This record gives sequence, structure tokens and C-alpha cells, in this order.
Amino acid sequence: MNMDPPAYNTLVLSDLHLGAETSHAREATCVLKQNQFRRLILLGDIFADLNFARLTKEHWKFLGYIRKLSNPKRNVEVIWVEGNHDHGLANIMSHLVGVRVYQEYKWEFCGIPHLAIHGHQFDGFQVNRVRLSSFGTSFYLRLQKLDMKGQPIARLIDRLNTRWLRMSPKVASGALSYAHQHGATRIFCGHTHEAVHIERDGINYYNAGGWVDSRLTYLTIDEPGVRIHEYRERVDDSDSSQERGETDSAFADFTNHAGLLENVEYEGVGR
Ligand SMILES: [Mn+2]
Repeated sequence: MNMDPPAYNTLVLSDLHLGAETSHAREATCVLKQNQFRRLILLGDIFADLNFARLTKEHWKFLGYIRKLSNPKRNVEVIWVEGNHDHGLANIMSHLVGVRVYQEYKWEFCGIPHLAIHGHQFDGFQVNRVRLSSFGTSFYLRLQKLDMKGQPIARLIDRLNTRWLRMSPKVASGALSYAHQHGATRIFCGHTHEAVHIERDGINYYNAGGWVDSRLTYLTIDEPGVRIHEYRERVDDSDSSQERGETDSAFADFTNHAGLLENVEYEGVGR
């Protein structure tokens, strides 16, 4: 049909903030469909909060695709690392999309110890003042939405952006120290929504960025190394319907196609 998409060992994606109006769920689903990988790490804040009523059709489609990938026949290991926004998700996720949820995830690849952790652990503000800061985040996400509608509020957003990004070096430095303490040579975070790579004393820190800002990014890990990718829309990806009214049918699709039928299918496989 068409050429095989690039095959990676691991793909890392974070901060999709499903349920937020600024979430680029459709684009994230495209990335998963257009690439091949043996392991997928959802590195936290995939949900903006646990209010499922806010999920749109595209948001359910993303979850449906995760569920599909977690089918053992696919031979993809799907790992969900909890963030500050999807904190407390473990039970729901393991049932809803059939993936395991971790606080942090350690693995080895090419003899290199890897560690994935969302990153809010290294942001003093978040840890000490959880409620205030999650309010701050939803406020920030709402402002971005206003910006998308072209309201004259861009200056305030710029100032908030600068503030938000100030947290990025803090998370980077906390993560690098944490990696050092825990014997990891590569550490992967999200949380800051800014994709970066920083090397310090032989330890590499990578941030996967996010899916709510103008830059949509993800990481891949392979034998040659780690790469930061920026998602760019292909012409044939576009499908602008994102109406909340379609949520019910998207939910039905999710339970029918991604859920029950596949369970029945793979129960019969081992015989
Ligand atoms: Mn976060």
C-alpha cells in the first residue's frame, strides 16, 4: 500500500491534557498511527482532569487508539506514567484502556539505564501548593483558548508564558539530580510543555514537550539515540469536526470497536 512508517524502539508523548479545549488529540492520534514502535510511554497529564464529560469525540478516539495498541496481539508495550493532572488514575486506566500506570518507569535499552517521570516532582511550586497550581494551569489553558480565537489578550499570555517557562530549567535541574541519585543515564520528563534536551555530567535530560501549545512534540528512542520531533500536519490528516455533540457516538465507538469486541478476539488467540 504505502511505505512502512519508521520503526522506533520507544515513542514518548506527554501533556496532551485531554478534556482541555486546547488539547490537540487528533494530531496526537495521527502521530501514533503514522509511526511504528515497540513501546509507548504516555508521560503524564494525558488528561487535564478526571472529568470525562469534557472529553470530545477526538479525545475518545485517542483513548480508543491507546486501547487498541494495548491489545497483546499488537506487541506494543504501553506505559502510562502519572502526572499531576491525571493523578489518581491508575484504576480507571487499567480498566478503561488496559494499560498499567506507574509513578515512574525504569527500563534499560542498549545497556543504558532509562527513567521516565512526569516532572512535577521537581517543581517546588506544584508539590507544595497542588490546588493553587492546578487552578493556575486550567486558567493558563483557558487563556490559550482565548488566544486561539484571536482576542486581544496576547500580551498577558506572553507574560504568563514566560512565567510558565521559568519552571522549565527548574524541572531540568531537579530531574538531572534525580537521575544521578537513581543511577539513570537518561531521564525523560514532561510537565513544562517545552521540548528540550540538556546534557550535564554525562546524564541526558529530555523533555517531551506537550500537545496544548503551538509546538506539538514527541520523543523517539532508538539505537542511534533520542530524537525530539515536531508534529507537522499532513494534508490528508485534516478532519475538522470536533463537536462535543458527537461525543456520545464516539464513546459508543470506543466501547464497541476498541473494547468488547477485541477482548473477545484475543481471548481466543491462545488456543
Ligand atoms: Mn504536569
